Amino acid sequence: MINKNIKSSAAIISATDLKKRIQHHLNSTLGDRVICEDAYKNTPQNKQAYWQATSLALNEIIIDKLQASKVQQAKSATKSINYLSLEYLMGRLLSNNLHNLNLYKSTEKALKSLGFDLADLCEEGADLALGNGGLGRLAACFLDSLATLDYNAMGYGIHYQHGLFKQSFKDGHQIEQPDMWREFGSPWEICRPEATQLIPVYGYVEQQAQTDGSLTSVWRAGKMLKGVPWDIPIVGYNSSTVNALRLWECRADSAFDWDTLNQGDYLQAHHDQVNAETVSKVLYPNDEHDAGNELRFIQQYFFCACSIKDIISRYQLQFGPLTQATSRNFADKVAIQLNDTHPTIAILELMRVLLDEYDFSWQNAWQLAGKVFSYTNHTLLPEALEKWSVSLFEHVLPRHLTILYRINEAFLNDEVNAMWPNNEAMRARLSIIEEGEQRKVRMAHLCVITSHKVNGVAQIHSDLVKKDLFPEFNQLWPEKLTNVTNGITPRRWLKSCNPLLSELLSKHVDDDWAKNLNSLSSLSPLADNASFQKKFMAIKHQNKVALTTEIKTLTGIDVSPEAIFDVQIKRLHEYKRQHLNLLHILALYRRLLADPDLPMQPRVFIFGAKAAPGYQLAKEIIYATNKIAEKINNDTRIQDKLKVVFLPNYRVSLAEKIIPAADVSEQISTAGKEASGTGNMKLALNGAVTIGTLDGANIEIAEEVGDDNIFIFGLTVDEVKALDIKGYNPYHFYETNNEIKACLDWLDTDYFTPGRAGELSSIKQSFLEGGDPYKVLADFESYSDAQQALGVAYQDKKRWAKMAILNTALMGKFNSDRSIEDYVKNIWFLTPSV
Ligand code: HBZ
Repeated sequence: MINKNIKSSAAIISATDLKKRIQHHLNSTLGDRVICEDAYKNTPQNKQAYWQATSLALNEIIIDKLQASKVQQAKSATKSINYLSLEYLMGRLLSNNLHNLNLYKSTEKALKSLGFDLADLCEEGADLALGNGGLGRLAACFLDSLATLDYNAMGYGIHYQHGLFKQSFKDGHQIEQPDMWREFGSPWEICRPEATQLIPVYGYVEQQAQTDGSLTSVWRAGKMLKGVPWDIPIVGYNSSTVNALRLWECRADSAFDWDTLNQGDYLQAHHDQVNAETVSKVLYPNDEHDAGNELRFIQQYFFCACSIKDIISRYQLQFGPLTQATSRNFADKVAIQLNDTHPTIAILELMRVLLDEYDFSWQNAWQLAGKVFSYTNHTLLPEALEKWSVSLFEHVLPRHLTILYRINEAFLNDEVNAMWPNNEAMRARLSIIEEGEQRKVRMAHLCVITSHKVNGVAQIHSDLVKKDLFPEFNQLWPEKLTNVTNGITPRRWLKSCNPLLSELLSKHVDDDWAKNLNSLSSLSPLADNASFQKKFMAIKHQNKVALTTEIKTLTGIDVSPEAIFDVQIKRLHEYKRQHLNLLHILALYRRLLADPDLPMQPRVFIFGAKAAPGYQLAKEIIYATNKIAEKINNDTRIQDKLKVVFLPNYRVSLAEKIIPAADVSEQISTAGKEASGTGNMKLALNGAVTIGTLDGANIEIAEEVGDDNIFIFGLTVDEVKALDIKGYNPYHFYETNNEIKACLDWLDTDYFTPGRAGELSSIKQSFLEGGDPYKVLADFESYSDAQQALGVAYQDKKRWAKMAILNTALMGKFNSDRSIEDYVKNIWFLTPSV
């Protein structure tokens, strides 16, 4: 019954053939780098070489498919979606590409005959960590789904030399080290020098008189940057499509260097090169926070400008010249999605190119922009909403600023004035420019005003975007604001990361569930079946054993797979409330110290999180967790009933090991703050039961699995709002709840940091003097009760197995293929090219 209709690459590529291809790369491409004597076979160098040769061999097959897809896409003349994102959190590619091509088994066989284990070799690959968190990983899942569904898609981004920093701990503190993902190159990339772009920056705008007496703006740029594209093929699952992720690397324009060279200033020419390279040097490590400096601004502009030029040249190559007369066709063939406001400058760049280089009238250019662009909002947090100073705009992109002013003027005078005549307050509120001591450009306003659709990423989030963030825009254009609930690719997040469970599911589901995830719902009747429960839970146990070994290797901590594995993995942020989890751990520890025989199922609390390097309190929460962990893990009085593990360097490849082993999924953000969450979907799909607030996609997960199979607690969005209106007083909880008081006071002592009292006090302060902005204390009791209920439920083995199975069975809605189909139907209007 397994995957009857796989469009098999394996049918044409045998293990023998693959072995030959791998050997070819070992001998030729890698220049005979391998030491053949058996004693040296498993050296790290050799394993790297075999991983590289396997990846190169596979990429050759993939590139053939990429070429064939291009031909097919040209032949079918389908509309393309161009996904603009400053971040792609791709993770490793080998295992996924093999699964998607149905070549995993034959490659496993080929490598076995060479004396290597494929799963082991997959560990050799570096993560492509070109993103911070959910937003970047969503982009990666969407690329997988677009290729799987045979849509003509191109992802555009930056070819960062260094992705997200590597995290380690030193005496419990987070240390950041540079990520060197391609120090010696990457086997997956193809450089495309023929598609290099030249990008002007800085300079000034000149008014030039035309023969008819009118004035035209001419931009005299001060500097040129060169964008060199690197393509990473994106392989669809069981489909014939391979698309590309095109990442731009920045270099200095050599034409400019010649001038300096001729003047004899050889060193200055090199200096320019180094300066230009800084543009694509490093990913900004801030999530949910606007970095707000010039280099980040130039990164955004650089990648938008390269991408817009590339989109136009690809269009022209296929459909002929872009002119006002053909502009309707352009809109029929090109859609551009803005992943948050980070690529907003693409709007201004398209306008500039159409006006200044393609002689479009204002009306035509504006209409076209409205048709092609749409924008996804990922956050309501005010500190994450991007605003760039007008003076920076003027300095770096003077021509774009004049265009922005004109868009704003037309919007305020026509649309705002028609709806709210002579209403100055409304003009000020909706203007793209925020007035004040320092005038600022509100990037989200430009996105909403231009785009034909704006979406939030889960139903509640989209409702709040309409109600709280952009109510006036929603009044102006009631059809514009919409929802597309996020999703995850079941290929990476089940098939590839959880092979044991995948095999069990394939035995019981009469469909290719990795494509049609809804088909897993046919497992629901088995949720009560004793023999299925046994098999399902045995796999969970095996995955826990594997994670136990990983934990030991990474941290030296011994944990038992019999304990509940309770997992919170996500970026560290106050609104995600890792410190609520920590406060509850302190409470449990206290209860156990008071009564060491307290009946409870042993628990291992597992954390994985990176803190933005400049986010002090987040780093202190990591430090506190590590210190508290140290104390608890070594306290023999509590008989191993409680363990706390903070795994270093949380990233996609580590998530792939944790998620299959999780029993409990912590999704405990303050209601209204987490736009969607996607880790919640991955964990539930792998049979973890959620403890969570009514926030983001948790609400939709609860709707799918039913109230009996999830532990919901805490304030709702409306209750949070009501509390804010009434006035929230965290001292009330401190003073009336003994447990809260004792745990917070504990943080002031040197119990967890011997001889250094006060080191953990900042967390207590954030709850009290700091006003507890994320209502941790208000939700504590309800959280603690839900945890208690969860512990009881776990001890009923049949009940827990049923819950776990139903979580896996009922996650069909959260397939990213469904999200993509929603975008296609309501926003992009694409047809498959096959
Ligand atoms: O996007 C996340 C949301 O917090 C999460 O709820 C949602 O599921 C996910 C996908 O829609 N947002 C981010 O991950 N945001 C960032 O990583 C970010 C990065 C750079 C910034 C701002 C935000 O400048």
